[in-house]
Amino acid sequence: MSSPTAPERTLVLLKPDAVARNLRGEVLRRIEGKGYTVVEMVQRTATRDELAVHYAEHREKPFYEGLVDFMLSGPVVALVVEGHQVVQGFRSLAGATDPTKAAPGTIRGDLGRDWGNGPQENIVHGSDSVESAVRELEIWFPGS
Ligand code: D4T
Repeated sequence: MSSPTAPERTLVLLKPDAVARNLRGEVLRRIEGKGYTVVEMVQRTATRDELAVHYAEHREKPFYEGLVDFMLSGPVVALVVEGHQVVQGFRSLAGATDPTKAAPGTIRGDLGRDWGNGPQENIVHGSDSVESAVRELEIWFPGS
């Protein structure tokens, strides 16, 4: 018999494309419909400094500058989402990074597409591990 696990928290960002296209409600519906709990939510425009920390692993990648400019192009909605195995579970809900290739039924597969700028406009971000979630939640919700 498996032992009980503690609930996790993950960072979800509704990226500027999701906000501009009025998809907040649709994405929230999928998160809440899955059974996860939104425990914090704020809409604001990111700063270049916090994106540099958030995307530190990508700083040397060719898509980095375009990604940061896109993330600064309008407000994002930052969410703290809670539930058992929510880090992995939200990644499944979100689907593959490239919305062209993301499976139908996923957030990116159903709501995203290529608008001529590659995969950056992919609706949502979700932390990719429990360790990343702790690090990213401190950037977006310091001290929470
Ligand atoms: P995020 O971090 O936004 O949840 O996306 P993923 O975890 O699915 O993907 P990632 O870290 O590899 O990429 C971060 C971010 O960069 C954009 N991107 C990615 C891009 O514009 N061009 C690329 O070639 C790649 C790989 C999309 C998501």
